Parts: sequence; structure tokens; C-alpha cells
Amino acid sequence: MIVLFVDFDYFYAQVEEVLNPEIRGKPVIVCVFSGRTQDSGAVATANYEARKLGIKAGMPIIKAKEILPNAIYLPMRKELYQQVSNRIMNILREYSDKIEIASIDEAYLDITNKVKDFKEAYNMGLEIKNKIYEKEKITVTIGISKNKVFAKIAAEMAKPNGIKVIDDEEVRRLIRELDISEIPGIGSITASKLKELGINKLIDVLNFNFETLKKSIGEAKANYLVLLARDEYSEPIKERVRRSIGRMVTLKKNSRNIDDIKPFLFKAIDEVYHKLNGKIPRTIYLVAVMEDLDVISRGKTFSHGISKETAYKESLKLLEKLLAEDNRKIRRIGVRFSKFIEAIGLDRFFNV
Ligand code: DCP
Ligand code: CA
Ligand code: CA
Repeated sequence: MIVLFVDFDYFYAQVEEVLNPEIRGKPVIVCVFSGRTQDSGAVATANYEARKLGIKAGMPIIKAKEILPNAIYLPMRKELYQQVSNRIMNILREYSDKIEIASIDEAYLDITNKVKDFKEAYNMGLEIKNKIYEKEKITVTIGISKNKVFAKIAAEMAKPNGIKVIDDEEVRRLIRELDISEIPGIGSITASKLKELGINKLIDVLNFNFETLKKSIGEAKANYLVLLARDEYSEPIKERVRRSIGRMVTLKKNSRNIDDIKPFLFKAIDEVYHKLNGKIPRTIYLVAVMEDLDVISRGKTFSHGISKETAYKESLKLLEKLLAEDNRKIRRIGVRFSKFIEAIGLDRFFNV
């Protein structure tokens, strides 16, 4: 197997830099403000300028402000980052349809049938980096190896804006030499349990009593480490089935007027129904991005499938409800559908 893993660099902060180029070069800190007091909340991520000076994801905003009172503090705009992410994932789909989107900024591509060796995989990686930069001005780091875990480790080693191959020989070396806390999925708690048992490297797992290991860290993690240590790990790339499908559009100007919003809403519905490819949803969500970029939604589940006409009608009802319950103006409007009716038998013949 040849796995190519893509991890977007300091992602939320980088999107902010792309949107506001004037903040580039300065420490930028993206925050999740909880809203309880002015500065309560946590750091979601920071650019490398801020990291160099000691800022970390998860740190309380108050603490970050003690360290860097003059950094640029921005509220998290998840909706925007998700859009950029979706567009980058679509670029990645051009390189392999076997793609596992692991999070907003990570994807694994199975490129076994697309390249003949790591050299070609590396070149594909360079091409992907260039394409993403050209289209979105976002830098990413790429890791390539024989399985998902070592592809991710390769990316961790090459961050930021890097690309690295871990070939089979280096996998064998890392099994002996890499600190066990560097293994994806092994958090600090598991790592310290392992260290107490005297397990510092993957190789140590092989000389350790499996039952004892299982008791300490649980069966799933114990099995995972044994497979890795034996160099037999080969989890396939899992193409996630899309559980929901939606579309958002931006209004001409922020509004609370149903007549202004309606054409945009119906346009979003038309586009989703086109994308549905005959799948029939039972749940509809109306999704609105408010003027302050807060995202809210209202939904309804039917006992039967939702036709496009029902979707028009129901979305307007949900919009009225949302406007009655919220007094802000709407900036973007859209719909999301889920709970698809299984077209029994059909999906075996059509690729739905
Ligand atoms: N994130 C968050 N809260 C955290 C950690 C991460 O909200 N405690 C968000 C913000 C990140 C995104 O998830 O931009 C991806 O997380 P990563 O750990 O991949 O970190 P970055 O992409 O920010 O940085 P790196 O360049 O190290 O990949
Ligand atoms: Ca990541
Ligand atoms: Ca990242």
C-alpha cells in the first residue's frame, strides 16, 4: 500500500492570514471565545510566529494574552475554514477517489494504484502542494508511507510546508527508535502508562506480556501497537459515507426579509437536489450564517421522504421560525439534508 497523508499547516490561523494578508508575519492567535467574560475561552490554533513565542492550542486566552499582549487575536470562524477545507478536499479527490477525510484539515489518500513507487508518490505530493497553493494560497504538509500511521508520522516530522517519505527501511528503524508518545492515537496518558511498564519504543511491545499490556491500556490500543510493532499494520483508507449533504449561498446583502432571502434559499435547495442523485432525504435542516458569522440551524424529520416541493415549503417554515427566535440579520442561507431512505436493491446497480 502507498498512503499519502495531507495535513494543512496551522490551518485556522492560515486561513485568516489568507483572508487578511496584512496580518502575515505577525503572531496570529485564533480563539474560541466562550462569551462568558470578555477573554474567557481557549486558543484554537496559532501561526508559527505565535507558537515560537510560546502559544499553544488549547491554552486559555487569558494566559496567551499574558505572554503576548500585542498579538493579533481573532475569533474562530469555523464556517469559513470548513469552506476552504471542502475546496481543498475536492482538489485532493482529483488524485484518488480512495480518500479518507479524517478531520477539517487532514486526509489520507490511497494512491497504491496511482503511482508505482515512493519516488512517484513524492512527485505527486509536490504536485498536490503546488495545486493547493495555486488555488487557495494555503500551504500543507504531506507524509507518504506504507500505511496511514507512518504517513501521518512523516507529516508530523515535516511540518510546516513540508513533504516526507518514510520508506520501508525507515519504518523498521522507527519501530526501534521512535518514542512511543509520537505514535498517532497514543495520547499523553497512554504514553505515561506505557513508560511505567518500561515500553518506550514500539519494539518494546513485542517483548512484553500481551495480557498485561491489554490490562493497562485496553485491548484496542494494545492490538494497534502490536500490529505496528510487527510492521503488519495495514488499515485501509475508509471512504466516509456522506451522512448529510448541503449547500450554502451568500445573500446579496444581510437581511431579515423573507422575500429577499427566498430566492437564495430555493437556489440552494435546487442545487442540493441536483447533487442528491436520486437519494431521498427524510430530514431537512435550514442553516443560516448570521451577520456576526454565528451559524444556527433549525430542522425537521419526516416519516416519509422529502420531495423538492416539500423542501421549499418546509424550509420557509423553518426560516420563519428561525427569524422569530433570533433578531440578527442573516448573511448566508442554506439547507442540509440527511437520513436518506435506502433505495433497497438500487444501490447495488447504481453508484448512489
Ligand atoms: N484545533 C482546535 N483546538 C485544538 C486543536 C486544534 O480548535 N486544541 C483546530 C485548529 C487547527 C485545526 O484544529 O487549525 C487543526 O489542528 P492541528 O492539530 O492539525 O493544528 P494546526 O493545523 O493548527 O497546526 P499544524 O501546522 O501543527 O498542523
Ligand atoms: Ca491536523
Ligand atoms: Ca494541521
